[in-house]
Amino acid sequence: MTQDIDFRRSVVYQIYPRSFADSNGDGVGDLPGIIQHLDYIADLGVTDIWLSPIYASPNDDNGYDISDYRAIMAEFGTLDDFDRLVHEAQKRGLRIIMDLVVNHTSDEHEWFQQSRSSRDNPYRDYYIWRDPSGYTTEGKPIPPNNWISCFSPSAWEWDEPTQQFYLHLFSTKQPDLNWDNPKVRAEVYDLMRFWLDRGVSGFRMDVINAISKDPEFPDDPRVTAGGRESSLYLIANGPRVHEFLREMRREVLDDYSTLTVGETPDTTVADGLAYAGFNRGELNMVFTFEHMMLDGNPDGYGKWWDGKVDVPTLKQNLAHWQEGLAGKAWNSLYWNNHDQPRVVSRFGDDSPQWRVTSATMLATTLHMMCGTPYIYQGEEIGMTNVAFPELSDYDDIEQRNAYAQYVDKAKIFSHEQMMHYIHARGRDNARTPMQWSATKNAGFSTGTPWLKINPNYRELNAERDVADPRGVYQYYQRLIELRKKYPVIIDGDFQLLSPDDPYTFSYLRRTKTDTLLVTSNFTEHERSVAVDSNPGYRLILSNYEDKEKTTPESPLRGYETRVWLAST
Ligand code: TEU
Ligand code: CA
Repeated sequence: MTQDIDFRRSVVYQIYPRSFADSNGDGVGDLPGIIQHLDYIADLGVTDIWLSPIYASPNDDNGYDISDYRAIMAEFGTLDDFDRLVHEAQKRGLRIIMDLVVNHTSDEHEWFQQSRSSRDNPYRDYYIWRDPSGYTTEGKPIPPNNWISCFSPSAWEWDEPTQQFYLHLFSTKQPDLNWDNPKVRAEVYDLMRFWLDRGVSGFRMDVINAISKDPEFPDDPRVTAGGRESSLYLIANGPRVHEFLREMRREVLDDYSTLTVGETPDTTVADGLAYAGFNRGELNMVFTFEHMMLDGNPDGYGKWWDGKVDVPTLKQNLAHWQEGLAGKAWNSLYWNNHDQPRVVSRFGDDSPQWRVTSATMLATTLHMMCGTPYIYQGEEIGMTNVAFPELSDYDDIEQRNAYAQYVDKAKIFSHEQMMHYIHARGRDNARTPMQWSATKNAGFSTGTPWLKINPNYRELNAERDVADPRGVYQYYQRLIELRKKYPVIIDGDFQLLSPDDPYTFSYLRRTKTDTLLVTSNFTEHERSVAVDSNPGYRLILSNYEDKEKTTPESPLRGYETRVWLAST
C-alpha cells in the first residue's frame, strides 16, 4: 500500500482548459497553451493543478461528456502534448490531477453505441435501461419514474429502436453508467490506471456520490409535490457508494501515491465524514455544496436568483464543516470553480473601488481555515462575473435548459428576470476566457474566442495585476507562503467568533503553541469586531497598508482583513 501524497499541505489550482490559453488561434484553449503559462501557476506557490476534462468529447457539456477516456480532445492537443505537460509541470514541482467523470459517459462513447444497438448486446448492462411504467392514451411511453435531470426536464430518455428508457442525471447526451455491473467498475479502474501510469497524481471525481442508484428507483416526492429542481438530491449518496469507493481504493489507489477529491453535491457533514474520514479508505476530501446553495431561489427554483446570502448564514455553515470534520476528516476550501459565479461578484464587491480589497479579503477568509484551498483560474487576479445582453452570447447547457424551462415553458420568470439570474449565477461567469493582458482578446487567443471575453479585460488582466504589489496575485502568493511557514494554518483547530455578527467573519485557529486570529469585514463600512486581546499578537497579513497603527481591536475598514499570530 502506497502512502497518499500530503494532501493536507496541497494548494490546488484549477484550470478549465477551454478558457485558459489558446496557442494556435482557433479560439479554444489547449494543452500547449497551458504549458506556456506553467511558470505563472508555479510562481503562485501552488502544488497541484486540477485539469477540468481534457478527454475526447462532443462537448455537449464541455468535456463532462466523454466519448473516449484514453484520448485527448482533438481541439486540446495530443497525448504527446499531455506527456509534455506532465513533464513540464513536474519540472516546476507541480502535480497534475485529472477530472474523473464516470457517473456518466457521452452517448457517443463506444460503450453506449453498443449498449443502445440492441437489448442483448453485451454492453446493454453498462447503462441503466428500464421499461416504461405505462403508456399514455395516445400511446406515448411514460418514464419509469418522475426524476428530473439537471439539464433537461426528465432524467429518462426514450430509445425508440429498443423500446426502453435510459437514465441520464445530466443531459440526454450524458447517459449514466451502471455501477452495479462489475464490468463497468473494472473498466473505470482500468482507465484510472492508464492515467496514473502516465504520471497523473490523482483525481477530482465528478458527482462521484451519484454513482450508486437505489434499485427501487422511487419517485421523487419533491417532484410529485410540483417541484422543478433536479432529483439529484434524492439519488446522491446511494446504497453502495461507499462500497464502490473502497473497492476503487483497493483495486487502484492503494498502488499509487494520489490526491483524491470527490465532487459531492447534496452532502451533509455526516456524509463528508463518511467519504473523507481519515480511516475510511475512501477519499482524501470532498467538495461540500452547502455554502454554494445558501443564496438559491427561495421559491424552490434552484440556483436561479440574485439575492445575497447574509454573513451569519455563510460563516455558520462554513464553521459547521470546520468543526464537524475537525480531527476526523479533511476539508476542501473553495469559493469558485467552473460551475460557480465569480466570488468577488457574489460575496464581495466587484466595483472598481472595492474589487481588489474584497477579493483579497475573501481569499484570506477562505485560505486561513482548515483544509486544502482550491483556486480557480482568474480568481488569483480577481476576475468578475460578466453580464452579456443576449442569451445567444452564452454557451452553457445548464443556462440554456433553465431558460427553456423557466421562461419558455413554465413562464415562471420573464426574459429580463432570467437574464438577471444568469448574470448573477450562470456557469459561464466562470468560463469567459482568462484575461492575460490588455491586448486583443485579452491575450487569450489571436482568433475568435469560443466564448466572449469579459469587457473589463483592459483594466483587469494578469499582466497588470501580477506587476502590482497591491494586486490580487501577489496577495495570493503571500497567503500561500504563510501556509508553508506557519503550521497552525494546517494543524490548528477552528473556532468561529461572534457567529451572529452580521458584518464580519472572524475566527481563531489554535495549536498548543500558536494562536491565529483572522478578522474580515464583509462590508464597505467600518466595523468593529469583539476579540480577545492578546498582547502577543503580531500582524502577519493584511490587505491595507498602514500596519503600524493597527491592533486586533481597531475597527476594520471597508473589506479589510487581518491575520494575527501569537506564539508561546
Ligand atoms: O457538476 C455536478 C453538479 O452537481 C452540477 O449540477 C452542478 O451542481 C451545477 O453545475 C451547478 O450549477 C459536475 C461538473 O462540475 C459540471 O460541470 C458538469 O456539468 C456535471 O458534473 C455533469 O458532469
Ligand atoms: Ca487552440
